[in-house]
Amino acid sequence: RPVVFSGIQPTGSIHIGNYFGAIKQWVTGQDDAENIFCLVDMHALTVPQDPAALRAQILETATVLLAAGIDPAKSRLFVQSDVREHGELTWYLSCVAAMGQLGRMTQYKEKSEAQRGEVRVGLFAYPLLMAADILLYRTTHVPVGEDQKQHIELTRDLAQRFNAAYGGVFVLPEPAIPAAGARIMGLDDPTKKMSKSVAGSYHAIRVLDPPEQIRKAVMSAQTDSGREIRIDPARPGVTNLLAIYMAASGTSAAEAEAHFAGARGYGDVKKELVDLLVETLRPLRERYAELAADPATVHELLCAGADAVRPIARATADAAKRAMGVGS
Ligand code: AQP
Repeated sequence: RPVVFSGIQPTGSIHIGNYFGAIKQWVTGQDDAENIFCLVDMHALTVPQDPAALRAQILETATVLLAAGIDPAKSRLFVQSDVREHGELTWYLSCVAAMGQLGRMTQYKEKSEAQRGEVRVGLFAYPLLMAADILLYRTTHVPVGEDQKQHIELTRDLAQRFNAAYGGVFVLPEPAIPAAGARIMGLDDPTKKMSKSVAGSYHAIRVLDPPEQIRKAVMSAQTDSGREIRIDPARPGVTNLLAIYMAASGTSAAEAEAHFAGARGYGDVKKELVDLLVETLRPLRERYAELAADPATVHELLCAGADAVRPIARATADAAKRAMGVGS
């Protein structure tokens, strides 16, 4: 049976890029595999966080995942720092990884520029922690957005290096990249990916945004010159609106373009997109309000999730220890 592991950082409110690029696939794939979903709070620490805000965000993110349809009866949902083996395996992997490999990671290059002057070791070592997350559970498939593909390649490489040096401890995971909604860009700048941690009220559409906020963000989305509604890399604004439409409506590129063939301009597309997003996100928003009224239950579910995965993580960490020759 396939084992699916995926993580999400509690670094800000969940947006439609996270939802269409990752969470929706997690939800629909729950019956087909062993599912392990992790709130990667230790990853969140690679950039400065306010402790109280981080704690609140962990609970909010867990509640959003449950509201989106992650079912604790089918899937394991837990918080990374509740299972100590993640940190332990990261150290062992750091002793097989090369500095050059980590320095080539696109996300590191981008985020280290933002931390100019004081780049933290954790930001550099981040892919090792991600590799540990995946390898601990003998994961076969990692459903991720396009932006994370490089980290999965690195995870495979580290597993191969380790296995070659110490014997076959790790299972090699495959990335599972969804065709639709693979990459949603910022509404304020369609050349940059939509991110939780980017400031500005018109950058992202958050899944919990009230309809009025969704309307304002979509209507203010940056567009390009020209009126034709078609996917074109030279026109990132309209391409992004179509990408969001395709993800929310489940249509192909050709269907989306055909749908808007008679549109009089971007205004028509935006108006339809507002209605579609408000309706698509409505059940999630409503379920969230119910779950958020009982945070103790969400917390209990997270503890039960950690208890359930800990023995798997322990077994892998012990196998790695034995193979490397450490321990008493
Ligand atoms: N814009 C996006 N389009 C499609 N998928 C996306 N993902 C993130 N942004 C987009 C996917 O969402 C999952 C969870 O992401 P994450 O929390 O692990 O980290 P991230 O990729 O760094 O997400 P953000 O929103 O950009 O957060 P910050 O601002 O904290 O860095 C992943 O599967 C990711 O591919």
